[in-house]
Amino acid sequence: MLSKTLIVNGIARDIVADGETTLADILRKNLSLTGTKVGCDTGHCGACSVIVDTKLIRSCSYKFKRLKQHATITTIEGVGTPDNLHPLQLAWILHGGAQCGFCTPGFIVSAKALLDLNPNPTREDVRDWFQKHKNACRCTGYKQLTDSVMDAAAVMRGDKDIKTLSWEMPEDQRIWGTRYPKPSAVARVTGMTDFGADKILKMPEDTLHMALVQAEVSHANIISIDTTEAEKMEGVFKVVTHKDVPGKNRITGLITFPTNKGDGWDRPILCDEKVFQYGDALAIVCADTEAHAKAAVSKVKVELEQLPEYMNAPAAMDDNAMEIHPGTPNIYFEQTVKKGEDTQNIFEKAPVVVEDDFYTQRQPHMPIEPDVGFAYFDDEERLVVHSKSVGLYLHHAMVAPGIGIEADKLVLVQNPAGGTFGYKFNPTMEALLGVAALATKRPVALCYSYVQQQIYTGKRSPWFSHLKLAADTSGKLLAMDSDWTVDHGPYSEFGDLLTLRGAQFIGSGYNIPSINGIGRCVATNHAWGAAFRGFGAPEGEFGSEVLMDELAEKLGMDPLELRYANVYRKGSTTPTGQEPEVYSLPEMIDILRPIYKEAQAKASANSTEMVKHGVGVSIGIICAGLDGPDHGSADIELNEDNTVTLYTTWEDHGQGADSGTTCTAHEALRPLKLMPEDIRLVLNDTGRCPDGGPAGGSRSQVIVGNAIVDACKKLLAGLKTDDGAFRTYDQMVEEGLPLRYSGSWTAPAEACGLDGQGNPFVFYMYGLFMAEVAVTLETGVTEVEKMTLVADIGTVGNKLIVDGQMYGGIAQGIGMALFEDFEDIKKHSTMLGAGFPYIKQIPDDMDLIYVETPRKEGPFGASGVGELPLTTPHAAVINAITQACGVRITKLPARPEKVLAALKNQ
Ligand code: MCN
Ligand code: FES
Ligand code: FES
Repeated sequence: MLSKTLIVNGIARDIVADGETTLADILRKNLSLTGTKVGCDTGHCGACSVIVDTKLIRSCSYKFKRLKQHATITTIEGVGTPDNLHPLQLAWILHGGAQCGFCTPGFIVSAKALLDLNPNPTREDVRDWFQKHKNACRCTGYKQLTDSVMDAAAVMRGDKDIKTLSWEMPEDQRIWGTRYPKPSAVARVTGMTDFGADKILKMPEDTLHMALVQAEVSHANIISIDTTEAEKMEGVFKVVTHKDVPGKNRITGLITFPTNKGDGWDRPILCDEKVFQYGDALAIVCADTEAHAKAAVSKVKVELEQLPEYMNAPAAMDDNAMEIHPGTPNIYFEQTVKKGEDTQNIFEKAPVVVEDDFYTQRQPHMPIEPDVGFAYFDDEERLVVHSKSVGLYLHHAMVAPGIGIEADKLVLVQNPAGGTFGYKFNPTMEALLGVAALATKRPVALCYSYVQQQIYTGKRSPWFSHLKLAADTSGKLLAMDSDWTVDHGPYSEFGDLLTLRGAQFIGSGYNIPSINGIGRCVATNHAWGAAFRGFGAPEGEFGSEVLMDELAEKLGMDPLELRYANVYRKGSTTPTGQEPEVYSLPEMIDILRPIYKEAQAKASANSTEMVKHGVGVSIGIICAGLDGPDHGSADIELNEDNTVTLYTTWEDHGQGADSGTTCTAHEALRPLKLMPEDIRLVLNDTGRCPDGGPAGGSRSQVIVGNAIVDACKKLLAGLKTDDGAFRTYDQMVEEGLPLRYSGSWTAPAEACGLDGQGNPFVFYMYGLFMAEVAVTLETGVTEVEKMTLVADIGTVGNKLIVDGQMYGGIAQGIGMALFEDFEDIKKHSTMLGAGFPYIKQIPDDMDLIYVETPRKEGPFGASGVGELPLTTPHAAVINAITQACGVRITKLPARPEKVLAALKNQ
């Protein structure tokens, strides 16, 4: 043990600790300074950045023994406080820099270290600094962070007034449609938001810490699991196996498709008979400390009989492959799409036909915060599970029977989440926490390491597609044939729904009169398929958007003009035969055209023998809402002080559920003249909130938003007196009137039939992407220099939030185009290995242009936004590479070696 005095945020603190303890642990555990977050824990993300003396360091990789006596340490708590915010924190709020906010303390401390050294940095200096110090953000696309540093620096130099970093209530007292910061912004920029791991540090002393015994093979029969030795290890309370699970020990995928050949009960909570994928949980060690739990993991003896591993769909589809789930064929779901006439005749006669194969990869979500959760029994003997779930009621139904608990005895609560991007649309550790708490009757907690985050949470399912387009000589599309295969890993949940997306979105944006296609969902032994922002659109539309460019080339047409000739106009229908709710694409192309021409001229002027520049475009479309009559509920209650409380589940990934709920309710309750802070939020707790539904499918603003509007209308009607005034709380009580009102909304839509035809969604979002790239011929390296997005998401509710959604989604699309993958289980199990895009991989130059076509059914005209920016930016990048240097990469990601190989084959 070592004893040292450290000067932490200006105060001398005496610390006694093991020399091997990391500084992050000293700060978080010994000093309770939980503003410093730990993400990757391996030096790759910068979430844990603090300043030691004058140097910026990553505290997760810095040992206590390295610190000098009286070393000075600055953490986020020392930068500024809620009532005395630093200019950097103010700027972060003003620019919407904290989405989930998990990276935020690290970034702000890092920016402070930069400004201490260089008070007058250029944007490039800022970007170089964050790159060098590995400050990683998965939400924002970085632009708003650079904006924040530049503005804060100007204020700190005295070049700008501090007032330029403040925000006020607009004069008309309306925050809908403005850039009003989200309610949780101050907590996020000061490091005061308690994420799951922070809450665990504050749990009762008798909390047991869990460590998982996980499979290190991808497919095996289990012969035995022996926990005897592990149970004897220091601090171990119990080792939980499948034998301790009172329920069905399966997570159900809630299958609603009658044509699914499986029953949806295929995912074990704790493996009993078989291992289906690398990382599958075999046992849980529950001990007094995390270190003791982890130490006992290797003492659990597991005997396995290895089976052939089918690591991709073609392998699992082979005639000789065994059934991964005995009794269910590996191809367990098929979806067709049949629109218009028989396409075979059309293809035979069509003057122009193009076809190609496409592959989109197993993209990892890579939130900065790894998965985390805890569980306990409350005073009503209910099992309460806290996690990053973005589908609380959905997950409740998926895990309760498997755990073996009555539905009314299980409560699910969402912790503030450090980004999910969809992986938490699927349950991860909820059932593990539940069975451990049941088996031990103690509070339990589980923090995944970053490797566990990578190997044992779901990934974007790879798609193998073959697409074919027919057109006349003027470029008018005549027909499309589509064939797509979804590699969904071993667990079926939402695999059928994802496969249906192929029918709905391949070729969307264009009026294609006849379509014939079939898609299939395949069980494999690679990482299980989870929802990922875009859910089927980035996978399906990638092929059709690249093939449109191939068609343009064959026709000798400009790719933008080919699109213009075919996009939805009155009389057009979507691939499911639905009439779009708005027809904004021609206008969007008209807006982009001059910008596109200018970019093309610039690209050809800048191209040299060594570096080729190119411009690519793509159209991206996706639904806002889940298939068919998507439904949500919300309650609003008048409080004693005449403020209101809003109750619903609008789960927060980081996208800003607090902003969405507040802005929507504030607008709906304008007659009451409330301030935003008069709207209190009770969100995301199945014990206290009605079911708003999951925060997936970019549905919350439209579906939950409409439910909130409905509840608010009812409250207003309840408060209104005959002479048009509004009653106070006291008057309501006096008159015995209800104080709490329930609202709901159901989308007037019908799910698609077996032929993939129908009107499945009320709302869509429309995007037109343009990428400007530079390809270095010698290395094959592609740099995205600029992205432009023209978008129609209906009326914009909060511009700050919506801009942030766009930048962040585009950045993930660039990652998908060029860097990211989770194929090699070992190599891709870290952020660096999996190709996480840092600031220099994302252009600082990103332009957003909104075409606001109000939606008739939307709350105040809004459609959704969250997933639009990740529909097809990758296709625009890939098309730009082709325009730059002539090679066409159809299998993602387009890493330099792939581009180089294609260049050599030219
Ligand atoms: N909004 C708005 N005006 C509109 C539409 C939406 O101001 N016309 C605002 C909403 O109030 C909300 C945000 O934009 O704050 C996103 O709204 P919406 O499109 O309804 O999406 P959800 O709230 O349902 O969020 C889910 C969506 C999905 S499906 C994924 S995945 C996703 C995403 O949003 N994951 C994210 N955005 C993310 N952003 C961050 N930072 N982290 C994630 O994990
Ligand atoms: Fe320390 Fe990621 S760099 S937590
Ligand atoms: Fe940066 Fe979420 S705000 S990771």
